[in-house]
Amino acid sequence: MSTDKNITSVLKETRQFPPQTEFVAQANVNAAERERLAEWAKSDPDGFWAEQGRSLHWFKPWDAVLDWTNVPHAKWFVGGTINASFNCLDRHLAARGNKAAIVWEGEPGDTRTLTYQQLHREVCKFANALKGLGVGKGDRVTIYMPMVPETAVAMLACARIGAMHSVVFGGFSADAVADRNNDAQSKLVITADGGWRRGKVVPLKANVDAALEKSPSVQKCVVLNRCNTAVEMKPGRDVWWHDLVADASADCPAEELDSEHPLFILYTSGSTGKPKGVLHTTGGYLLGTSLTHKWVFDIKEDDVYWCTADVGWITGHSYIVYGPLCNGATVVMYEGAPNQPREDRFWEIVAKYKVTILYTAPTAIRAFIKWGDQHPKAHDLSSLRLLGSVGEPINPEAWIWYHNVIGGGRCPIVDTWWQTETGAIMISPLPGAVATKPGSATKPLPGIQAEVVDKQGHPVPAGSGGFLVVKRPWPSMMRTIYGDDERYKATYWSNYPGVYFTADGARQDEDGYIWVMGRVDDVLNVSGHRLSTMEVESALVQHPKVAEAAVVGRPDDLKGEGIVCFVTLKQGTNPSDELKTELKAHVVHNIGALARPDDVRFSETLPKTRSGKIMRRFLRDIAAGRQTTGDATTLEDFAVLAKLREDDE
Ligand code: 6R9
Repeated sequence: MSTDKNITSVLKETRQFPPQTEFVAQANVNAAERERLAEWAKSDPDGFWAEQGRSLHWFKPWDAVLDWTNVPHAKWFVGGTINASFNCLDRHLAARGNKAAIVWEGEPGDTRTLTYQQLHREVCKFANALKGLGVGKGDRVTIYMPMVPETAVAMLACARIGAMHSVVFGGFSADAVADRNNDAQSKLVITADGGWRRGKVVPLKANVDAALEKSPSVQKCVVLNRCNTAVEMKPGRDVWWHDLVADASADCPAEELDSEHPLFILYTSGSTGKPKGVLHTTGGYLLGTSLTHKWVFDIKEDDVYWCTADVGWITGHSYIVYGPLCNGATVVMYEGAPNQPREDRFWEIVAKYKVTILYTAPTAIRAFIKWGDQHPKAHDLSSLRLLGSVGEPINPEAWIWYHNVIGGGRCPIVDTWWQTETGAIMISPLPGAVATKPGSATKPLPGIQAEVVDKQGHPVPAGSGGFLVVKRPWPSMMRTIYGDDERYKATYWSNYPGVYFTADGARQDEDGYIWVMGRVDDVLNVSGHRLSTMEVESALVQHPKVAEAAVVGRPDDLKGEGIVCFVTLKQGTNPSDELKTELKAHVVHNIGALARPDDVRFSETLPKTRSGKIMRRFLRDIAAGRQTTGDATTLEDFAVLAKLREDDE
């Protein structure tokens, strides 16, 4: 891509794509309605959110919409009782019982469809099975699964009985699973023998076995037979999913839970080596995800909606499971890799199921560009009517390709900015209301007070770089870091009192459009996956030959950011290519394949300030080889980010 003569820098990007007339005519929200919602949310936020909240099913209505007296601990829909599983299932049975809820395709090509009726039945049975294993309200359950319908079943079953799930992405290592089990004090792990990825079986159960050696809180392990591979079943601890549900009753009324009852924990990377257990609660999260799903994806009764994320990330939680199912949508779910068996797998799926809405990540789009237009062009993509992007800034070149080659020039693109912590989309065009500019997530959604400010919290002039903050609480915001409320306050609420700090750098243009550039903390975004430099550093220094390590990101045309490790070795150790390979494997073993370093560089010393802090900016410059002809947009953004980070070093 970087050799493309048409490269246009984000900074110079001026193209605008107003919503097309036909789309506007049928849109859930048009420009006038968006304006009305935004004004209403500004003038009467409680009234606005109350009205939105009524779209959910409540067992008992709330007494107050928002309690923000104990800053930064918001309570939403105070006193109301609700159940997420009920809202995603039971509520639809009368009108949508026979509608497809999940249309699933396994990597080897096997398929399954679960109607709302069938999904409800599976969830009820599994919820009863969980109860039988001693899991109850407030207990933590780790879910380490491939992308199969049972993963959604497990999540909704936890939600049904008020247990908190902690889904761990299947690409994480055994050590990572153990860390998360211990932090959450999980009672139960749900896994599968394996899952398919690029024609191979990922040995999930074997990883769990290793993790459980170091996870004393875990008493039981449920194993789904997905791949028919041989696994060890530890008597008294491990049980097969199919045995459990065989005799389970399909009658399991949903628990009436407090609106603020914890729904799940999801671990994500922060500035330190220890991942943060982001805690979301029930009422507000469900409202945030379902409302944004309706607005941003313009969801209609007959849409076939496909979000390609893994359920192990927040995008999968909010936009495969909770948001779409709460809206009674038909969700496509695909287990495997986009290039298995060939590079046209996604387009084959779009054509086969007549997908109307596709939500994917820039890193995937850049891979599709590299693989060539012949793959999408070989399939009928005319069912598509709306495209989405999430996970990292989308470079204008990728945006234009997505628009033309996948969207046939007719589909609006919603570039959605949000975070694990925000629970739901915060900044995004509404496709029937806002003109898009390639590379910009455009404007905050109605009710979301996101702004770009300087160090003192003052709005920055149009065009200058600043920090992205959110000035008012919103329903789907995280409530705390599980087990570490002090870290919650320090990380998100100490830079600007009473204001949520996103740790993203951004700028706002003269039209008020927000251009998010990337993280200003030590968090990397590798192929849309969040990873802290400290996590990789602490994995490296655990290796017996490593004395010290500094890890930085560098712009990468495909992955967004690549991982570069500067390593000093212990006395008497000789640097070698073999050692580089060994260290890369060591990081993969410790964290997972998503953390594999792109480059390991040995160095006699690391550059430090007089106070002994590693000068990361300097290392970032070296790692990026500033003079190279990488993707121009990313390099410019890196330069702005470097400036924003400067004061910290
Ligand atoms: C949903 C998700 C959050 C970080 C966030 C930002 C980056 C996500 C983006 C984007 C620019 C977008 N990010 N979407 N940057 N434009 N549309 O990805 O959550 O994994 O927690 O990552 O991802 O840097 O702070 P999460």
